[in-house]
Amino acid sequence: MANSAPVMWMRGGTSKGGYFLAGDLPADPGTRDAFLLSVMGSPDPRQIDGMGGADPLTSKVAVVRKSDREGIDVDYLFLQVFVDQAIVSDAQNCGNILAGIGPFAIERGLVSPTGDETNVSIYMENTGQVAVATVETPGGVVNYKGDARIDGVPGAHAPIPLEFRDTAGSSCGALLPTGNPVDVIEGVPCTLIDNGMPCIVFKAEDVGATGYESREELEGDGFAPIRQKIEAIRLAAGPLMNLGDVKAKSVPKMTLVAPPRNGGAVTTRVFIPHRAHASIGVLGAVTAATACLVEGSPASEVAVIPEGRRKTLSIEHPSGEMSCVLEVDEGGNVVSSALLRTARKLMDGTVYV
Ligand code: NQM
Repeated sequence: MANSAPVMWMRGGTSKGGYFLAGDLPADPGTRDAFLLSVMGSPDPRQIDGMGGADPLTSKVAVVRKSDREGIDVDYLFLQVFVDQAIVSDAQNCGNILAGIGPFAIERGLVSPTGDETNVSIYMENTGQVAVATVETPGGVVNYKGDARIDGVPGAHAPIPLEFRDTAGSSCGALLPTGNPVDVIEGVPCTLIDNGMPCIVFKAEDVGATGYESREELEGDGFAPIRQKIEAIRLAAGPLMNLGDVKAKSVPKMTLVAPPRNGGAVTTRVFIPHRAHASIGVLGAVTAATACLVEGSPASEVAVIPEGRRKTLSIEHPSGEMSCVLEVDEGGNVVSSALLRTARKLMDGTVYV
């Protein structure tokens, strides 16, 4: 195994991780995963001997290559490096780390800037779907500075709009893998849904929560019985979602919903799946927003939905909100989604194992 690799460390949205060119990592997946575990310092709850931030949101990797696919600039494989287990998983995508892919691809010369803004089309290998990111490139150089603010990240940065099409059934084969808007699992009415991220969406009150808890409360001892209940639902639902045994997988994401409190569409609290999310994932938010539009779903009972074919749903979360712009067809099906992220280049150098 090589003992070093070139890497760029970036914040993408509300996540942070290492961005590698595919050719800079071992080609064999087992050797690559052992390399990445060592890079992050896993398994160790503190990740003291590595780059990881002792949180699933800061223990993430992007593997990027120039694409051979028609109309696509780059292929992006997302890898979740577990913090306290020796697991590297490609079973989920990540829309936050995605925010750094456009800038990284331009910085590494995989995509040539095309003026003040450069569109980068990205094939997301985990789910076989495409996203388009718009990156500011004045004078042919990626600009990270700007006025865009996203909740969960201090300060302001250059905006990176992301657009998704046809994300339904990304990992589960269908938007509603059981064909039902509601399945009762462990006595709790749930929507098993995947519009870019496999999620189980249920009312917070149905598991004894309010849906307005802080991340600390969700992870505290007092919440342990509810976490156990939520994990029982997850393990039972995994096979129903065509995900098989999900014991060692980071999906599905467990999404508690409650009525909005700050003028948004819905309030969420998400387990990813064992730690509580500090905010909400990008594709997780798109999927939660979509669940609100499914007639008869638990989410639809608590959500406030704007009129029109193009809707902005503000998804409230523990550190603010994320606005998802959804476009629906005549039948009310979501056909595209868009949202705003920012990213920041933190360092560019060599990582050692
Ligand atoms: O849902 C965390 C994140 C994510 C995933 C997670 C994400 C998404 O916030 O697209 O971005 O759910 O593990 O980075």
